[in-house]
Amino acid sequence: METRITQLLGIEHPIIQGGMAWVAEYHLAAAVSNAGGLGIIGAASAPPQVVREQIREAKKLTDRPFGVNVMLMNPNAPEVAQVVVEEGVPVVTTGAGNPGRLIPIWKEAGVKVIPVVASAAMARMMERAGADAVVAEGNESGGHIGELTTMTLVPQVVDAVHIPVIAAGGIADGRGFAAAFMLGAEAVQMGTRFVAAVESIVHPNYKERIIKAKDIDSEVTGRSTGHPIRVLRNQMSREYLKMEKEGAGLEELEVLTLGSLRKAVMDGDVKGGSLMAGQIAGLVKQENTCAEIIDEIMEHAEKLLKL
Ligand code: TUI
Repeated sequence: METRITQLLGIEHPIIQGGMAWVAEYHLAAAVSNAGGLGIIGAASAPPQVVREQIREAKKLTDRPFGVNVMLMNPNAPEVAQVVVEEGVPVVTTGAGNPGRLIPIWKEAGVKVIPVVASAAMARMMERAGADAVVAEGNESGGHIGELTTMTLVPQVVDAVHIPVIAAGGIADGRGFAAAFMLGAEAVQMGTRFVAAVESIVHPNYKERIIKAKDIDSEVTGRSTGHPIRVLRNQMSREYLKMEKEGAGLEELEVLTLGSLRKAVMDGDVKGGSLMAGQIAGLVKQENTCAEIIDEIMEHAEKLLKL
């Protein structure tokens, strides 16, 4: 299937893997790119040198294009932005903030820039700043989220900008893909489905929680702090929400969340860890390879869209 996104990125299928902190390392990114999508290395809070190593390892595993996600809450973001340029990475996505000051550096180096946005206003601002496309991410997503749902956000962003729009949040199969295209998207970005991929290095306990999750098993922590994060309900999220209700401050709450994503991903701590996942986790029933995931989605979506 060809869209402005497959043409822009030189990829076979309009499926992008989310740049998830800790999860989106080079094995996963290379597997998604080798399967014809766009794999993404999530720089998250990693030091610039670690991001450089991740990029070099991914290059050993794939000849196809892959990207890096720059998380803008990371104080090192400008240095990571420079590493992306030096390593010749063809595309960046950004999250959790406004990448405005970094866009000129990337554009000058010929890097394609795809900010993640949670509103039409932000999408318009990014288009004016020179973005090549945007990811419109609804609050069904896991991790750091905005206010609007995918169903409402995507068509409003599509109408607000001329650049192509990638839909994210709540998409994990061919139906979600086709629905996103009906809303005007020209690609989808998926996170949760790829967390449970065979090539994902996430601890088996975390994958099992996703595979066993029901529709209503996620909740949002941090609404009171201005950093809403969607996770699968567990001891950590229950304690966090209880403390939030009791009016706890950011410092007290941070004790619970510091290092908690790492605990979930690396140690498999499904009680005290932060099990970031989207509302669509209930639809993810088994571990599949990235190629199986992408082929299944494309086959079903093409039927639904009668291509
Ligand atoms: O960035 C994400 N999702 C994330 S980042 C992340 S790392 C983290 N870990 C622990 C605590 C906090 C963060 C986990 N999940 N998604 C992309 C995204 N960006 N969603 C929403 C936004 C967004 C929000 C506001 C983008 C721009 C924006 O603009 C505000 C501004 O600065 O104008």
